[in-house]
Amino acid sequence: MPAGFPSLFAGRLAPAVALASSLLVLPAAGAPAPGLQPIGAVAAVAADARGATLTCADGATVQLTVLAPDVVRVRAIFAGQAAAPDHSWAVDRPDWPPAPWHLGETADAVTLTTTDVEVVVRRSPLLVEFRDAATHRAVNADERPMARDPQTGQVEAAKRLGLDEHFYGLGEKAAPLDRRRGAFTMWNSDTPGYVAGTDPIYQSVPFYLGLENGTAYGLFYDNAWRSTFEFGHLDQEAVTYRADGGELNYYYFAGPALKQILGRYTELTGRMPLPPLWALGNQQSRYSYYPDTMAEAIVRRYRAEQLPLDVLYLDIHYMDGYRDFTWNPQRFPDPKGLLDRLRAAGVKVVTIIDPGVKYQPAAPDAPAAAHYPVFDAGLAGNYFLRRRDGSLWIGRVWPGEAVYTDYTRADARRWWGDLHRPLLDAGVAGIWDDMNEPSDFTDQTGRSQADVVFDDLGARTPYAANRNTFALNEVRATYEGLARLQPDRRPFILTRAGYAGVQRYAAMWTGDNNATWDALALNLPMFASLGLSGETFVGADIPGFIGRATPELLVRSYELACLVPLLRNHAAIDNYDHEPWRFGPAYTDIIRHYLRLRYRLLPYLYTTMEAASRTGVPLFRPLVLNFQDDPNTFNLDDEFMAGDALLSAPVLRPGVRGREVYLPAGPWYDYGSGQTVPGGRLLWTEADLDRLPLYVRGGSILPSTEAMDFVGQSPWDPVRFDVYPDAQGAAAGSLYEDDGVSPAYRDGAFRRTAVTYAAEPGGARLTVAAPEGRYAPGPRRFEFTLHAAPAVAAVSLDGHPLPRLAAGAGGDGWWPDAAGALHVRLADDAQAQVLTFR
Ligand code: MIG
Repeated sequence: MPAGFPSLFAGRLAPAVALASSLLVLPAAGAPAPGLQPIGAVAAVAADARGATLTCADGATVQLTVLAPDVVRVRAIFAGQAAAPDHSWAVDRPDWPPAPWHLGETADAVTLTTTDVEVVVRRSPLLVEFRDAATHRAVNADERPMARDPQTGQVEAAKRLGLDEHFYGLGEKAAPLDRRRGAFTMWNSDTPGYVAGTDPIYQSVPFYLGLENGTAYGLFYDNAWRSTFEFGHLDQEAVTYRADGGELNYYYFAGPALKQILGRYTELTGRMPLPPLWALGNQQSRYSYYPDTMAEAIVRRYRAEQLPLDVLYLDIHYMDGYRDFTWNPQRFPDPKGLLDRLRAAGVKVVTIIDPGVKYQPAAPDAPAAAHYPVFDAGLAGNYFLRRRDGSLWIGRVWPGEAVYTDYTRADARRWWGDLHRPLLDAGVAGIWDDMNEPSDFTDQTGRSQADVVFDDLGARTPYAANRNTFALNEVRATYEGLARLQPDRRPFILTRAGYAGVQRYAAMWTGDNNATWDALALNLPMFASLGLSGETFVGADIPGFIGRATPELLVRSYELACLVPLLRNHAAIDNYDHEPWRFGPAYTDIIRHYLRLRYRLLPYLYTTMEAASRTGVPLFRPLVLNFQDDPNTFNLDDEFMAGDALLSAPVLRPGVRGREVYLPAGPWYDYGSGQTVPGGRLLWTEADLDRLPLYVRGGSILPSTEAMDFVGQSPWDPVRFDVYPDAQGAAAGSLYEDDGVSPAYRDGAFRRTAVTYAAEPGGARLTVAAPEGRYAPGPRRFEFTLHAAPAVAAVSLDGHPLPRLAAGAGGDGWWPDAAGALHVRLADDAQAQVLTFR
């Protein structure tokens, strides 16, 4: 195994940071906790339309529901527990098309069988086991019966832990990729300066994947109450899940492929909608750029430095007294004028919004200046959260005393969404939803908010049941508002907190990270785990929000981030500036190179994001996702893949000018030189400050274009396809394009161009399939580069010979280069094209 970084995760077994743990003292894991009472034995079985309901001797029920041949839901209602309305804020698709199944009973067990899974429920004690229907092998099984503590309402599930089982997922955790031996809490928390081992942090995604002997499965415990997961942390024989309240309600996803499970999990909880293309561009933020002249100066500097830039963020100082949906009239006297000028320079503006609305009561007849219309309207609509005694929950955030919206109410969500109209009218392109854990300076644990009641579809549930879904519902309100107000634009929202399903509405960033090497290295397992939890559009503050970055850290951060979905530089208010030019031209030059690489690769990145929006398979991947049969990848989190084709092994330590890279079975190609590199081994590679070790997987065809200063500055012309044949001499790839901003792609206004390559006796053939979709990008050239090309004397297009060109000559034709690659240039005629190499 690669050496990795020895010190980074030394703290992983440390007790969870106390922020939220103090809320409720959990008994030590291991044996069942004293108050937990196991569910009764199965007494009766009744089939229903979608599965079976088991009634237990103690009056408990267990519903088994077949959603798909590979997705089965288990919902236990314990004795004495009232069944809650069957609703989840996480679930995007509650109704699934019928899938065949049948029920079998023996004296000992009840078995529900689909084409993929056998769910075997032992009657006494009641133990659930999921088997592969083809092999009848147990993939996941209860270690002890499901249990509930009738006093506290805590529920528990305990699963057997395999000797060689690895665990992934759980969303945003400051922890290694493989969750084995770890313990984690789900309780959205504002944790500035978190380090490896800080837990919980901002988001809660109670979904994990298990992988053993090549077979993966997934478990999604859809219960938003505070919960804990232990993967053989104290009890090495069990994976234990406990929630402070709510139902034991989970979904089992059968594999065996990790990608299949991600597809199903995101079918259930929703997928990332295709973002606007500009959101994949370079983004610059600061707490805070003001006044308006400062914002313009930053953009001017970007252009003067010829550094690409698409997005500028305005942090809380753009507001008037930190009041949401206002502009500070001194700092930003003419928002629309400013945004128009920035747009003319190719830059979009994203403004921050906090959920804490300034508490500003004013008598109806008080002068207009005393009124804050957002507060007045929220109060009049009764949209703000209240305590059990009916009083407003008044917390403390930036504006001082602040109130919070009950986003579980449809009318409140609509109101909140509509509040964005003036921002959009001024030309704001996206919304940055911060502080939505929700953060309250009065008390970050949730203790002083415990008596806050949420409407929750009329169920009037407590704060404890709603904290983890607060951000999900806030960004839902925002997303739906933006989509309603600007139906011709794809919304862009960036969120800090979230729950399962948040990917339907927002990109996320990993909050207030540190400008340290440890924090940089932590990016890899964090992004990888988010991707394995349904969240594709992820990123972190470059080069770290808190603390002083060195020039070397800034440069290595961009080398890492140039292939991360969200690419954003940001800094805390009291931090040193660290924009790309901050340390002088020697460093700026390297950063410019990687930002330009990013823009050259936008066709590939956008194509991969579009695929993610349909399949749930993320852009940023741990190697295990592409190579789940290779044990060397199980714990590998100091390198990553961007999609299927690119493997990046950024330098994650100071003073280091080389590193080991693990390459799975190859061949691979060095991206810079195009030379082949054998796989299935550890490789030492030099990596001076300006070098990112970057490899292309054999078998890939990588689309790219020219660098530019911002998305849309010029069309993608030429479109390049770099062909990297595999061991059989074959390769495949595709390019996805559309207008980049509107939802018209959903009605067919896109173009997908598939390209395949195959070695043949005496040469090779490259095929551009007839494009799919009705988006027309306009006239342009294709340029193909065949790496490891066969010796060729003639190239023909659709049977007609192409001229051989002198290197550097224009026009259509082909030419070999000194590095052994072959180039072909021709017009994109929007038809199928076949190139033959002889
Ligand atoms: O730290 O709005 O994570 O990105 O700059 C205080 C000010 C509140 C936290 C966010 C950070 C943002 C900052 N906010």
